[in-house]
Amino acid sequence: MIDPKDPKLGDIQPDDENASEHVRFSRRLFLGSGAALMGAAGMGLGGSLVSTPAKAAEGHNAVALAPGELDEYYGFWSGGHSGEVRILGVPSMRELMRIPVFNIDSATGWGLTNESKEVLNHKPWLTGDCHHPHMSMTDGKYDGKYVFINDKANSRVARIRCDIMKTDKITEIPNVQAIHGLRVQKVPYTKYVFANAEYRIPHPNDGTGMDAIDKYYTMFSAVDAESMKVAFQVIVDGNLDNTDADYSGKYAFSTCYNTEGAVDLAGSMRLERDHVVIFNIERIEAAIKAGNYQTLPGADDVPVVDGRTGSELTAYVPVPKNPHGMNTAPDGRYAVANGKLSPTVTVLDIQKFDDLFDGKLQPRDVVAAEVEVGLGPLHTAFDNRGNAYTTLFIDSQICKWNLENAIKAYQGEQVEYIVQKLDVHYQPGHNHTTMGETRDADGKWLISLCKFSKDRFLPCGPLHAENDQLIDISGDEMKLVHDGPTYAEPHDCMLVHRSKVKPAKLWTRDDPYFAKTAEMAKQDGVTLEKDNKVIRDGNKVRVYMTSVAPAYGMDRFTVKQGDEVTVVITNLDQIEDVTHGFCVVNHGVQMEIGPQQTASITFKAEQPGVHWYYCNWFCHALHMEMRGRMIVEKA
Ligand code: RUQ
Ligand code: CUA
Ligand code: CA
Repeated sequence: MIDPKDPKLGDIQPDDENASEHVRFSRRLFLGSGAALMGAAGMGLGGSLVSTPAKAAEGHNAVALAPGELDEYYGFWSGGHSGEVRILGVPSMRELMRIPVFNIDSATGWGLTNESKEVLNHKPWLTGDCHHPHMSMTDGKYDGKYVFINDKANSRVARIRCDIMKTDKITEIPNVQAIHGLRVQKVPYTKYVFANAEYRIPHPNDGTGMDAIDKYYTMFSAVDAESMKVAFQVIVDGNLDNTDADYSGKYAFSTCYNTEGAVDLAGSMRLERDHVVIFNIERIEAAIKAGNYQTLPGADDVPVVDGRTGSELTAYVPVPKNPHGMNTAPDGRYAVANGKLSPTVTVLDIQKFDDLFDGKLQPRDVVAAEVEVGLGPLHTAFDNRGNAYTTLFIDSQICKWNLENAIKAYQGEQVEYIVQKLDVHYQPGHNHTTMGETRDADGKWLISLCKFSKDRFLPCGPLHAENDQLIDISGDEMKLVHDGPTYAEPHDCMLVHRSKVKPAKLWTRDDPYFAKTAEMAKQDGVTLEKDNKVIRDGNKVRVYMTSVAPAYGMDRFTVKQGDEVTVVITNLDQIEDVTHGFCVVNHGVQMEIGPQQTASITFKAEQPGVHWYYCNWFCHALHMEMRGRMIVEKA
């Protein structure tokens, strides 16, 4: 990173004639000659001409939360390569919960229990890379049912049930590599989860055709939100980066940074314009219904349609340059593609998409505005007052700009569309406003997810936390109010009013999450809610136990050396917050059993002798005493 006091910083190349005043100013401040994309850290330097240090404007939000007070918003954060999703309270920024998804978690036994392994398709060892958490919607509003999350590392999409806040389905997306952008259909309800695959690959990818780079392709996938099956895939030109959907239910659209179809860095920066590809959902559904699709080897239940240039199922709108974020405004009319290598955002007029698909308009006719906001625009969020907030990665700023004024300025009117620029620390990627990706956008808070924290926290070695900054946007000026360290690059978050989420206090005994285990008990003639029994089935042993604080239903059980042991525990406590655990010492066995939950775990008893098991969640004054002996007899 560069030092702002570095004298070389004054050595700036002549500015682009067409750059607006604030953009030129930003460049002078922040770009050293030859500064690379990653090079120019804001470092809290000045800001831009339009940025004045925010003094608390009238009508700003209260920031501090007294002990015992609850947050107004749930924030769902992706956990990057940690593979998990986290829940933060906003505005306190307190971490409230971690939801393991694509990772192994020893606290809850995720990836260890039989129930979680089932969700993980019995591949708990796979890594994960979560970027984009998005909640299901009905009529363009959060419905509190599910949160969906992508896994770029292993091309998967997962679903979290928002009643129990556990992952309940993971779908491996066939035929593609690296699921990145993910959004939900907003209207009439989330029937589909849209998932972009980023990388172009040969088809079939079987060791043939690897040099025919121009024949590589990637696909856009729609996953059925209820069944979590892939409903269809669409072959596209270029690759796919981020995606969003409209408020009519008809369209989804994705940015592409590699119209060039290159496999190297220089190649993917060659063109001045890449594109946004618009998917006509109605037409795609009709094509599949009419049987106009193919299937690819290895996934013969997934209809694949060809949406490459010339297809009537898609439209390609050229936009500058290596665009990244794709964000629909809550007014439902506009969507913004963020220019990344161009200092511009491109505003698309969704109302013109019908005419574009009917051949009455040319692709660039749907561009309502293309205006400069600053260097390295990556993502845009919205308030409920017609303003957009774009992260400027290179400038290390948030640019607040007015959508209507940007359109007027693009049409040649002399209006200032930039409202304010605020320094953030440092290099923001995503940002997100409270309720901003729904019709309920409320314009209260903005989170800037900064990729670098540099000097903002106590140093903890070479690896730094990222910095998720809380910004009050309720007044006329943005006001930075909190620095929040986060781990392993969260990428993105989503802010949901607490009235939309209704988490369960206890499990219910008929929860499908452990239905398979309940079925096994039934086969064994065991009543989970009362029996404490050991069932032997060859060298397989099933140990059924209850738990009520501070004791298990059995303080010992006996198996033989070499047995495969499955311990099934049903937590009979009916008191909120009384979770038990089960850990067998020296066996890599531990799990969570919430109140009224059944959980199970399977392992081999290889060492004869006495092996203690104990509860791993503090549940009672006698929690230490909640323990027992597994007695393993010599074979
Ligand atoms: S991306 S920094 Cu993975 Cu959402 Cu934009
Ligand atoms: Cu049960 Cu601690
Ligand atoms: Ca490009």
